[in-house]
Amino acid sequence: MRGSFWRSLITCYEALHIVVPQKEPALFTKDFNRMADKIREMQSFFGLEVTGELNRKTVDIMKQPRCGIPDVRSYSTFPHSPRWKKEDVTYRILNYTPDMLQEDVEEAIAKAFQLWSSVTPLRFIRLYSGQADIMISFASGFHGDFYSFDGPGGTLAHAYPPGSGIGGDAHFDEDENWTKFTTYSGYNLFLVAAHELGHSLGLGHSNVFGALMYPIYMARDTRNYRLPQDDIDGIQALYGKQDTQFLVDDG
Ligand SMILES: [Ca+2]
Ligand SMILES: [Zn+2]
Ligand SMILES: [Zn+2]
Repeated sequence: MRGSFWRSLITCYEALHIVVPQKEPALFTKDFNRMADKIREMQSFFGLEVTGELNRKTVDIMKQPRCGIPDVRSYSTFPHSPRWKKEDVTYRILNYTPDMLQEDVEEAIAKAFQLWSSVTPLRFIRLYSGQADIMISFASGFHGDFYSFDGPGGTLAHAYPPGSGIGGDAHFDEDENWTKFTTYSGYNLFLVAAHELGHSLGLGHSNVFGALMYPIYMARDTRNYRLPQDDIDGIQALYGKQDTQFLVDDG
C-alpha cells in the first residue's frame, strides 16, 4: 500500500510539470487526453476557468515558484491521514544553507515550528545527533530520494508526511537563494519552512488562497505572521487544540 502511495505521488508530481508535445497532437491522442485531464484538474484546484487547454493564466500558474508536493484538490491531509501519534516530536537540522547566517536558519526553523505548536498540543524538541522524526536538510539536484530538485525557481522544497524513515523529513532546494526576510531576490526560509513542516505534520495542500498550505509561494511580510484560520482548522483536525490544562473547566 505504501509503495503504491509513493508511486501515485510521483505520477501526480510529473503531471504537474507538463511539457507541451511538439509533435502532431493527433498522433498522441491518448497522452493528449490524459494531459487535458491533468490541466482540468489543476485549473479546478486553482479556481481558474476549467477548459483543459493550456491558456495564459494556466501557464502563469505553472511557472510560479511552488512546493514540490502534488496538489490534492479539497483535501487537507494525505491519504490515510498519517500523523504523529505522540505529542513530543523531534527534529534535527542536518546542514545549513550558505545563503544565511546559521543562527538565522535556526531561528527561521524554530519560528516555523512555533506556528504549529502554538495551536496544537505538539512540542518540538531539537536533537543535535542521531535520528530525529523530522530531519531537515538543504540539497540541490538529486539528493537521494525520488524527487530531484530542479535548479533555481520551480520547486523550492518538499517534505514527507509523518512516518518512519524518510517520513516527516523536509528538504530545501539549495539552488534557491534563501533569505531571512521577504525580498525580491530570494525566498523567505521561515515561510517555506512553515509550509513544508505542515506537510511533515500531515497536512496536504489547501486551495484556499492565502492559506499557508496553498501550494504557491506568495511573498509577504512575515513580521508578526500569524497562522491563517484554514491552516489552524487543518492541523487541529489532526491533533486537536492546545492542552486542556490551559482551558477553564466549567463542568
Ligand atoms: Ca528549484
Ligand atoms: Zn507543499
Ligand atoms: Zn528530497
